[in-house]
Amino acid sequence: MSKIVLITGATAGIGEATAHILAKNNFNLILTGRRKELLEKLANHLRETFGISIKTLNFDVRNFDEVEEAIDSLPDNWKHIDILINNAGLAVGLNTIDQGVIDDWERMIDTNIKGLLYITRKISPLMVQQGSGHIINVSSVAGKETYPNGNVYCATKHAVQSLTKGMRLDLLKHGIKVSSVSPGAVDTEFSLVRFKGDSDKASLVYKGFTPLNALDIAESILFMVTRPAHVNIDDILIMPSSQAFSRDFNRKTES
Ligand code: NDP
Ligand code: 8X3
Repeated sequence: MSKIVLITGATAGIGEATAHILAKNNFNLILTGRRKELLEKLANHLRETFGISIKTLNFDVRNFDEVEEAIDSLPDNWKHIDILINNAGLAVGLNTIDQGVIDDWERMIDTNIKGLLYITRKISPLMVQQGSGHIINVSSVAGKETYPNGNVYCATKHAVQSLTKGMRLDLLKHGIKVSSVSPGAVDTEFSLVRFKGDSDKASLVYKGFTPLNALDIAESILFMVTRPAHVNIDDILIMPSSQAFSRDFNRKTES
């Protein structure tokens, strides 16, 4: 029987590309996100193209009541979730700590840390009960190193790294795998969200070099979920060839 994968943040970027590649490889999917229309459009497209089964769940990961209601609403056969991809996340703002915007900080902490925890709290007991499962947390190079003005976003991704380790330790005895994937710059809606819709600022992030694309990360996730039962990929740090670390780029300037 095909495995069931739940992906948070499937309406765009890495989550959407992961949904696509997993559908192509015959996984059944539970796709989640806040933008209902995008979710339905993606689900219809993947059903028609690949003939797999898909459920959509429309909720905000920051709201535990919504998370609980959504997961509880799944029919019993869909509660056998084999793989959870904790992908929903965002950066908002790029200010020094003394100029930080409290609402930006709260959005990042509530989404990247608390949202990931809420989903995991609902789904990990199901995996414990079934005695198997695989959780993949989408972290970042920002979870390995802190860069100027990245303060709170980097802190949330450091928390994701720490939680990945904590989950691995706690779930080890239940036969549940836990991994993280940690990308450098990926050209998605990420920078548009970080700069609150300012597309000029967002495109400057990727100027003069070739960033990763969402499919690059989705392919790494496919690799992780298709390893044999005895193999756990703890972490994949994946960078554009032109990015050595969080702020070290080889950018070509236009002449
Ligand atoms: P996108 O902005 O393209 O996608 C983010 C996804 O997260 C969307 O589907 C969005 O869906 C969802 N999301 C955001 N907030 C919420 C929320 N409160 N509730 C539910 N879903 C939410 O960005 P990426 O694909 O780039 O980001 C995916 C992950 O990758 C994030 O965790 C990010 O931190 C990480 N990452 C990104 C990198 C990059 O350079 N792009 C590099 C390293 C890590 P919707 O708005 O419909 O709710
Ligand atoms: C996203 C990549 O370098 O903007 O996690 O933090 S970065």
